[in-house]
Amino acid sequence: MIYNEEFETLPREVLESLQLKRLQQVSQRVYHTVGFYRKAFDKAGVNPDDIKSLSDIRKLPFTTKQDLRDNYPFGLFAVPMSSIVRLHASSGTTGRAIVVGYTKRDIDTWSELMARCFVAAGLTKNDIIHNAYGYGLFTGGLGAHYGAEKLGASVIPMSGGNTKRQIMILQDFGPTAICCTPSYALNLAEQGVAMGVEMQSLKLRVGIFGAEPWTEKMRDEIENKLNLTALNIYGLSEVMGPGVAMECMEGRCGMHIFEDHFIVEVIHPETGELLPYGEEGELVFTTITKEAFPLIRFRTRDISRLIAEPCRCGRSHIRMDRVTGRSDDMLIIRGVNVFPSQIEAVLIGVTGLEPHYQLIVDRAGTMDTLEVQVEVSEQIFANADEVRSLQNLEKHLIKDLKDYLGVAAKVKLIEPKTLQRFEGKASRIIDKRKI
Ligand code: DLL
Repeated sequence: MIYNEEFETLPREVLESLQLKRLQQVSQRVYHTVGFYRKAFDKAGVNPDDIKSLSDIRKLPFTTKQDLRDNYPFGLFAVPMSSIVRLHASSGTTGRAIVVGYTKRDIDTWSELMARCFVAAGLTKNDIIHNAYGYGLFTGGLGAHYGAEKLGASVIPMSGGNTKRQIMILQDFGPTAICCTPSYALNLAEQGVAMGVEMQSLKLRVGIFGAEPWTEKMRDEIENKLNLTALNIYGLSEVMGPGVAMECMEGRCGMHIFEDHFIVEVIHPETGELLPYGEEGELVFTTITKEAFPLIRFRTRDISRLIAEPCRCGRSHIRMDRVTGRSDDMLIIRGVNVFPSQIEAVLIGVTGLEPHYQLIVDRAGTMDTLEVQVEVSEQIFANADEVRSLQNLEKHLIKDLKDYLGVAAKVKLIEPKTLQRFEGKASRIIDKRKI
């Protein structure tokens, strides 16, 4: 099923001419209404009239997170405050938060795109959606909520936290779909079992998981533990919130980007050079319909690649692969670039480990150190010749990490269920070097 058949299946040429028209409009609008963009365009020597074809987008300057911070809180709004009906902010672990605004029409668009996501996940107005994304300044909760209502489904506005209560509601209300971060889905599964609940017998059919990077192994794990189909949803506050891209039931590999509202590019994170379809690089988005907070060529720092092959579902919108990391969460350990997702990839391939881990980066003298703390499974832990098998596991891991990352790491195997669990996004890196 497709929510907006007309726009989601537009033939490529028609889609591209619509994108061009909308790009021309938004370029004109930001140039004439937002001081920051006028200055940036002038500095780059480009005028909105220069946008004659889609590839002319490359003449426009990039916008960065720093530009957004510099214009905190409302400096990049393209409409007066009287037209803004909603504000959200991204928490931002470093520096100032980023504030985003929406007009009434922006909220309508966002709701439609989220409704498209739910329909891509096979949901209809007959479904009950348990929404455990946080409500508040974070875009996850309200974004998914409005989309569920737009579809006409019954939404349970759970928000994050209060896990025992969530499990009770999952049993009593019998929702058929759940929205939360993938790490929270695992957390729910685990706590449910601890409470003696048969989590596989719930009515849940589908889960819409995003807001943080996850892996195929985690998908399998969640699907097994909760007995549902787990789908990936992508979005970011700056561009809109959840619902910028969504996997469909057919593909389950790559998320369709709603290209009638966003233009996507993939660039080399260091040189800024445009990369061809299929190559991994940094995602850059231009919003072409947003009124309150239009963004021109926003550098997301998210690393992914575009999949241009047509999808069986009939949607003509291009897909993006899983986000494999960020060009700015890269750890440099003794001169070696390491992405946490690479470490996760090593851990998930090993039997006897649980998908709960933490990375501790520190410095001993002038040497960076990396310690990988990871939980082992109950079976391994309860095993009779436990010490031996734990030692073997540890050795095996140290070798794998060294082979794969090219950097030596200390491994600490941890008792099951001892590492911190997360209700929103997991934050798995403790970088003591910066403190
Ligand atoms: O996380 C919006 C969202 C809410 C998306 C609910 C999906 C579901 P921010 O807090 O601004 O917005 O964080 C955006 O989260 O740049 C990515 O690095 C990461 N991210 C979001 N979705 C995914 C995903 C929301 N499916 C940042 N896979 C983005 C990997 C994701 N990373």
